[in-house]
Amino acid sequence: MVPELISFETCPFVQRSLITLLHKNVEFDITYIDLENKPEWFLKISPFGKVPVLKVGDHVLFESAVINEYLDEIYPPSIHPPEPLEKAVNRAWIEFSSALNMDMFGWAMAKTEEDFKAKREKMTENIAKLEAKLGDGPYFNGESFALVDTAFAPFFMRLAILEERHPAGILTAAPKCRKWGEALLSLEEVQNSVVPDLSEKFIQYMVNKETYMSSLLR
Ligand SMILES: N[C@@H](CCC(=O)N[C@@H](CS)C(=O)NCC(=O)O)C(=O)O
Repeated sequence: MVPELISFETCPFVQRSLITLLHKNVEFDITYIDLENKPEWFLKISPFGKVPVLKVGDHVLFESAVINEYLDEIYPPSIHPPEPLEKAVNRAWIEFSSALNMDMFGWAMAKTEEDFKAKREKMTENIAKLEAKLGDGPYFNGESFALVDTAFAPFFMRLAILEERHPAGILTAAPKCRKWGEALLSLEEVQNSVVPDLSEKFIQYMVNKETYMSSLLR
């Protein structure tokens, strides 16, 4: 059965599932919706009204971490640690990656200089926690690319887009994160997991919302 991924073009959570699907070379369909104008059929099937949603026959899966574990189980070989404790640690950091995504979104969307600085501070503190957890790489668990890497790649991609237009040196004090991010962004499955004009769309979204950062872009 070919799974169908319901997506929004710039969503970092959908991107996690796309990376997993591409990494595993899975055949899938993709349907894009406009989140500012959610179709009725989508609201009927998506309990939180959020993407990603994965349709598998008559079943509807939601929450990117759950979708990714399902994909990992049915399309071997697994890229999640088999050992329960290591797996639990990976799940915990996948949850952390969601918080980091929201920190970055909050920073990019802040309307005032004060809020912008506060959000940047919070994100930097969380990056320092991640830095303290990382080993020698190149990936989160070491040599092997894992689901936890798919969860963080969208964060590093959007941070790179922002840094290009507003060099803030966010990863200057986090060299392990910087190296890890570079390793992730060099992967084909990561590069192919987004629309080609993600950068323009992401920046345009900030400009349209008249965020503080959009006034700083070069
Ligand atoms: N915890 C969810 C978060 C998904 C999420 O926040 N998706 C956003 C788009 S990036 C969404 O659908 N937002 C629509 C809304 O909140 O109305 C997951 O990991 O799947």
